[in-house]
Amino acid sequence: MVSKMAVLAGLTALTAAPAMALSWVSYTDLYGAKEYAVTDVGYTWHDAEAFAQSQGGHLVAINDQDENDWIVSTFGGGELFWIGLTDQDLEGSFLWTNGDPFVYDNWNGGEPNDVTDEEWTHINWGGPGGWNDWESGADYVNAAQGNTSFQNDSFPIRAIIERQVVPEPGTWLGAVGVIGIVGLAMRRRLRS
Ligand SMILES: [Ca+2]
Ligand SMILES: [Ca+2]
Ligand SMILES: [Ca+2]
Repeated sequence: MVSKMAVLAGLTALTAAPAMALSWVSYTDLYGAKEYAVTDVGYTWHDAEAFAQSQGGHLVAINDQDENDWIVSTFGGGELFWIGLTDQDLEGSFLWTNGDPFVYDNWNGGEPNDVTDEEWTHINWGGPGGWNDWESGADYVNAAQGNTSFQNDSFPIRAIIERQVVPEPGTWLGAVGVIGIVGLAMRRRLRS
């Protein structure tokens, strides 16, 4: 018979999160409890968003001045980071990749200027917390806006990821274990 410890060990192996290099920081934004991390390596904007989704989130959506200030104080104001804002589908119509409404902006002076078909946004341009629309990298051809080639060099920079807080796998595992122990105890009581 398979022991309960063996079953629990198997469950742990199945549900344990993969080793993660990112360190997540908690913050409650306009829409609830979130956690944030900065990538450890640079990406083009699309690769950064794909990586963010692989971590259960999206590139950060900055919803008010408090969140913008918190990001600068937490991750620093001297390095350019991708954020999840783009007008790649319709020039001048900016959308967050996570679907949040676009109700706040902190463009640096003169931005967004779309100077070289810029459709992707980073923070800390021209000073801590300022936003700029920028190129994403040579791996992307924006057919939605009629481009047939991308004329700019690649600019891989680090990115900030935001995701909903979800229960740790260990919490669920603990709950499964408690239910199992309670079930065993009840069966013993019924037998006695
Ligand atoms: Ca947010
Ligand atoms: Ca643009
Ligand atoms: Ca710009």
